[in-house]
Amino acid sequence: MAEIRTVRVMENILKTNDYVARRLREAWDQSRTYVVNLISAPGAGKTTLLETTLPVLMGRYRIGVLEGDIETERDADRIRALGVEAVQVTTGGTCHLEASMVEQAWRLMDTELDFLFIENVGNLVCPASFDLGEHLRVVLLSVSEGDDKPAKYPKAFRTAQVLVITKADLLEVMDFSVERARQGALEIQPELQVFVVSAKTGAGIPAWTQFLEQRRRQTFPEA
Ligand SMILES: Nc1nc2c(ncn2[C@@H]2O[C@H](COP(=O)(O)OP(=O)(O)OP(=O)(O)O)[C@@H](O)[C@H]2O)c(=O)[nH]1
Ligand SMILES: [Mg+2]
Repeated sequence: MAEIRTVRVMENILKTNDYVARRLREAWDQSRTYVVNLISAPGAGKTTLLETTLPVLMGRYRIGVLEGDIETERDADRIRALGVEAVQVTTGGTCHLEASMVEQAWRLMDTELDFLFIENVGNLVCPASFDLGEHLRVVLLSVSEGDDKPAKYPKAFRTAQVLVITKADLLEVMDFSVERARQGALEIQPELQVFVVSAKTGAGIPAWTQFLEQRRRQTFPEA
């Protein structure tokens, strides 16, 4: 009996989340704000990827960032140091962002944004279950985590449209096969677009930022 109740509570939470996520997606479609949700294990390089990506885009686009963390404003401060508006969402223990948290934080921002990046809480499991109304879900896998992670944490890879393999500069010292990671991820999600980048050397960053611009143009064609 208790088990059935637990399942129902979870179903209700997800249903409510989906409802808010739909409302957010409608609002973002209206304001032509292209929204990217970054998911990864702690430390895979989400904030660092933003620190490398934003300077390429910020001259031409209005950009905002929502930073999800269990505690601290540190990631938002790193983004603000670039001169980009950032709102920190501290979840106080919750291991993922929910659409209602994103909605509250987004209401505090300039709503006329071209790109909104959401850095999810560092966790490769829970964030995969929560639609935030994003246009693009990006899962990051760093070279130091190991190339077997797609098979072990399939939902994060199944629900994403893009895989970014990060810290490529560490390939020479780590026993990580890009091909094994790519194949493992494509077996779970054949549509995944894969990028291999290093924020440290800048390798792969132009292809990644051009892809973001192209996706935004496809989603919101010029009138
Ligand atoms: N060598 C190398 N280190 C990197 C690269 N990208 C990030 N790092 C390092 O990895 C560590 C974690 O990076 P963050 O960007 O803070 O990772 P994160 O995913 O935002 O972490 P959480 O927000 O805590 O989940 C930092 O020490 C970065 O300097 C990279 O391309 N190469
Ligand atoms: Mg971070």
